[in-house]
Amino acid sequence: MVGYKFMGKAHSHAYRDVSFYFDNQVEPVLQAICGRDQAAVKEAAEKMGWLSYETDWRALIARDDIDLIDIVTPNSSHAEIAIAAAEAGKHVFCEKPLAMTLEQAKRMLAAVEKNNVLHMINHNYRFAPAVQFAKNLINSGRLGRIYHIRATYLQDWIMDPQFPLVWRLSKEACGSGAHGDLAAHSIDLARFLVGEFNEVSGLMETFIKERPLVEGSSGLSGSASSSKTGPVHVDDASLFLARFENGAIGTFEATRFAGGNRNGNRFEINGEKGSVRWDMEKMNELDVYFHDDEVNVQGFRTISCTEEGHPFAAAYWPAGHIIGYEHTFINLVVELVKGLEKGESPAPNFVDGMKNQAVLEAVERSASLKRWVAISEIES
Ligand code: SOE
Repeated sequence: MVGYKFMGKAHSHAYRDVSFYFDNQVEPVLQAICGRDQAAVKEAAEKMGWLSYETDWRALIARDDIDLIDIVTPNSSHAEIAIAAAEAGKHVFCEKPLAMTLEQAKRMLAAVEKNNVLHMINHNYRFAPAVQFAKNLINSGRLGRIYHIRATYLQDWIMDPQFPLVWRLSKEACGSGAHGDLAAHSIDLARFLVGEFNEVSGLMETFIKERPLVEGSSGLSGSASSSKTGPVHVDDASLFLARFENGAIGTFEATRFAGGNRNGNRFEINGEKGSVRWDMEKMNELDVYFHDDEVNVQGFRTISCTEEGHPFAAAYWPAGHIIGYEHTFINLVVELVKGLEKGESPAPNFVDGMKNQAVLEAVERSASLKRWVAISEIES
């Protein structure tokens, strides 16, 4: 794995715990973790159970005891590492968003396909049992024709103007702010549950345009420098409208300035026969509404997706015990491991990552040109 901080911890935990809950043929081995800071990556290896560590990702990729490279670095290094790993014959698992641009995403997809290696992208929220159950309801026709998706991803961790310019706020490191970090997840959920995007109309805003520079930091925290400040070139909030190829329409909002919302990844989907509603902050629950209920008992009701018939749930605890954020990564790793067994790239993979990147880029172009942008305009 290349990287070892927040996502490094979530991925490492998933690799170590997947066999505790699921019977797997392929057992993940935490062979080597990589980071530039030798002391820090050595400590991470010891703490998270990696057998060895490297300080140069090229040395990691050159090792013949490595089958898969997991990329949990800032967005700006995804393409270089993924392409080199594919060319070295390694399977590739990459954090979202796939890349900085659609052009990079296309090159990453071409590299994994040309080298015939497996590929996957970490859109972990698909793997919450309640989201999988929503997918089953939609696929079974229980909601009928889909009219709307209303998706928000609301956080509030950078509302303090003194919060420093960490890499998640750096255009050079990330390409965008809340847009690529949060809207990417909502776009993936919309593609998973509703369908492919046709055209978008967006707007983006940066509320705090100058922040203290940072010395040592991860993507979510940092010790600000005393006096120096720097300009912020990424969005603090990104909103857009969407039309889907199947006629559905959508509204999307991603922001890091929605005070009181810590990880408010939410959606509501309305169909001709019913609706579903999900909130990551109550991730085990799915609110459902069915139009064919008797009128006097119609209304949203809450299903606790912890039982048989709720995907992945039965592997954890019986009788309504709930699971957490980290289990969405375990469930994704179950699919990754199955893919390795079958020799097939499970969804979501680099095709999904590339399509996601096209929507991200279409919204950015729409916001700058102040007009609707068709996805086909970006992909051509
Ligand atoms: C920060 O906004 C972040 O860590 C995202 O980068 C992750 O993808 C999301 O799962 C939680 O919030």
